[in-house]
Amino acid sequence: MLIDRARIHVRGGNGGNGCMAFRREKFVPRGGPSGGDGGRGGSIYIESTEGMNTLLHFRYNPEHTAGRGRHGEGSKRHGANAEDIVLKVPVGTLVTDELTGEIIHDFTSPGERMLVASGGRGGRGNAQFATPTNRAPRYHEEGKPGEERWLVLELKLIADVGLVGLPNAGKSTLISRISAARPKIADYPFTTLEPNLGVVDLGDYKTLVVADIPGLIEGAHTGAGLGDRFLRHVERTKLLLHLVDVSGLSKDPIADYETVSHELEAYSREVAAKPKIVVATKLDALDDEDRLKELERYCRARNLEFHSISAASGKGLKELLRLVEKRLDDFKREEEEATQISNLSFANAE
Ligand SMILES: Nc1nc2c(ncn2[C@@H]2O[C@H](COP(=O)(O)OP(=O)(O)OP(=O)(O)O)[C@@H](O)[C@H]2O)c(=O)[nH]1
Ligand SMILES: [Mg+2]
Repeated sequence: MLIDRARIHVRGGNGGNGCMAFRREKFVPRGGPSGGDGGRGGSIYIESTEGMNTLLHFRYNPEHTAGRGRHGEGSKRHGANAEDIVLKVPVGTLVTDELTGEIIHDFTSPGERMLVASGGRGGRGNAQFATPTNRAPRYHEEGKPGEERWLVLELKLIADVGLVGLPNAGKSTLISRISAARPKIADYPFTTLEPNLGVVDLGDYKTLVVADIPGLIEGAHTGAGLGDRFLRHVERTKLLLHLVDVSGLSKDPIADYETVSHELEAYSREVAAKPKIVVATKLDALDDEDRLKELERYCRARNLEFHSISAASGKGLKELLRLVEKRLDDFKREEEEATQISNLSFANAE
């Protein structure tokens, strides 16, 4: 299983200094000490959220420092506290202190919040030190420094999208074009022997995780080829991309599609019934337009979503990602609506 890892530096803000001042007003001889306290430095918290699934954004942005508290002022004015910073991480993130190896927190559900670097306390102003025996203290405190440390964030990636298809369908080539994953690619079957996961950056802090698994051939469920055990890596995905080579290298794309479909069915009903997009590949090497048209017609007749790409030329890749993003958004919305409805019926039942 692939692990997404990020290293970040967090630093709480320093506290503001306490102030030393004395009240000076007309007609008030020897006004007392009036220096206010410094404000607290900002703290840094980590909070888990369901809205993301990778740590990619921390790689662009590893340094997090909260602001310092304002210094205290005369007339016993307290310096303003600095704002806290809340860093969001996906559910499933494990946070450890890099230096000590201590586990700070394992975020297992959304909305958990942990303090990871506290801001420094503000120093006390001289007004705080006045006592009956020392009514004009001439000292004040400095603000305390904020805590700082290096943290290691780790997340087991769970794929959102699985790539399935015959060997040589172009699965590894596709993942290498849309993510930083660099699996081996070759023109012989079973190039991929182990699943690869790739993180796709959709912009706007949105990411998706794609799993590229070894090709399936007829009889995979009885162990032919590399077998079908790799399908467990797509069991938890929300969407499958079923890649079908439509170039001259394949004799019959529809038969190819059906072969893999049967294997999915034989492996598990649930996997076979997952939402999917049929993706015709290697458009650049298409020598017979009809091959593509027939597959498209076949899909339309069965209400299967269809898209075509060339990983070699890049044609259709952006559109494919947009389509995938839209599907995943739809599923998420449906899920949210379903929980709202079940919450509602729960409320009615009470
Ligand atoms: N012309 C062309 N060739 C492609 C394209 N995509 C993949 N190929 C070629 O097809 C062959 C197989 O590609 P892979 O990405 O290794 O296929 P795979 O589905 O991962 O295959 P397995 O790992 O064996 O299951 C390689 O020679 C690729 O260069 C494409 O868009 N156009
Ligand atoms: Mg491959």
